[in-house]
Amino acid sequence: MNVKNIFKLCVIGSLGMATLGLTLAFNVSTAAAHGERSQEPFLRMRTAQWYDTRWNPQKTNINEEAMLSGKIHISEDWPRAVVKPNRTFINVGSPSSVFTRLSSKVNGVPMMTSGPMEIGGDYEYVIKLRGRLPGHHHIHPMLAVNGAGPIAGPGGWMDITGNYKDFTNPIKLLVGGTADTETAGLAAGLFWHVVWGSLGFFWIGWFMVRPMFLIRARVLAQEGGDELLNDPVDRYFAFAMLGVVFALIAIGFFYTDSQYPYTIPLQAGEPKIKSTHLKSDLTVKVLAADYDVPGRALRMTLQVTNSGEQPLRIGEFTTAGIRFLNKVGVANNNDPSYPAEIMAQDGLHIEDESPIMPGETKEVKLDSRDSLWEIQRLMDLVHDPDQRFGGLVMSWDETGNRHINSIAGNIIPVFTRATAG
Ligand SMILES: [Cu+2]
Repeated sequence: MNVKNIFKLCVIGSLGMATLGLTLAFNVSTAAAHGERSQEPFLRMRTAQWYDTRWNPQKTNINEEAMLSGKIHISEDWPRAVVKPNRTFINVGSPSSVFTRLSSKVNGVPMMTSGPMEIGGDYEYVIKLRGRLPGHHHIHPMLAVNGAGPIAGPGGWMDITGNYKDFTNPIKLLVGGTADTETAGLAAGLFWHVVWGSLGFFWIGWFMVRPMFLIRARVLAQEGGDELLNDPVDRYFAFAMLGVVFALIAIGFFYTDSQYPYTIPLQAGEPKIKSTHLKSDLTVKVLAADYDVPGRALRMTLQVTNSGEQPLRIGEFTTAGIRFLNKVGVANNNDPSYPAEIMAQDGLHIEDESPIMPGETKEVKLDSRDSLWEIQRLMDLVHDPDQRFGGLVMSWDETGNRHINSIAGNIIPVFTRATAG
């Protein structure tokens, strides 16, 4: 390498360092999302349909408990491209382990292992958390589906205050006493890493000096090269190493066994959770739907039948954790703690606002119109090979009872503004 090349490399190197430095200096704001918007719309709209999500409380101290709860409806229109929810796990999507999970219950049943969920079923989950890492965190409920991956629910902000140094996570042991899972076994873990790491490096080091890899490879490439390298000392060394490794494993095993005579294996059973089903006096059929690209609106024509005894008014359309409400929805289902960035308070429009009378069947034109379609990248559904949408339609009767219908249907994109005609 000549001087000119070295100089060139130095220039490139310092430019790189400067860029990195500038990036670090000017780009210290933390990422505000987890890429939930980049999940395909069919995955967000037609798999787990999240509603009534609550982040409670929104401010927690280190070591204090918080709760993430809500409901999911497993869409009847589960997409063909997504593995069926035969093995699912309810989880929390967060930027690293900012909380520890104390328990999760689905329909009242502890769900510490994965289990099946029924298509068309409804589940209520309650996840108990304990504040661990201070900060302002975006927290999602998440349904992990074996073969399909995690399906993120709506994200809300939760703050954890205090100092990480004060964090403890004591658990009661079945043999009496407590252990702090934050530090339990840490020394043993580090010890074994050091032991096996050093043995590994020693093994590589031995062959590095007798002779070096490249020389070895060249000798081996020659005819009879392996005989040339066949040194009996290497063989003795290898057997000695094998003896040391087996001895270490045996000592480790018997020592640990004497220290902890009572252990139970990690549990791997399957919770059989009974689903509930959505209750509604309304039957809703999607007659037609289109997505108006310039107007950022999902326009649905629904055929609704009220089989109940009270007039019903539609007040909310929820999909992918994003809520579109009208006056009825705001009056009946306004949760002020729901993240404003995924709620369109005036995002739902009905052409004929009169209630659906008992026994009546009528056509309803429902528009959910808001820039959220674009911001949340749900309009990407016009590029899907499976152009269908899904969501929950909520309506209320006069006594304030909520009726929920899960709907799904084909959608036709409308790319240009309609001209008169
Ligand atoms: Cu997020």
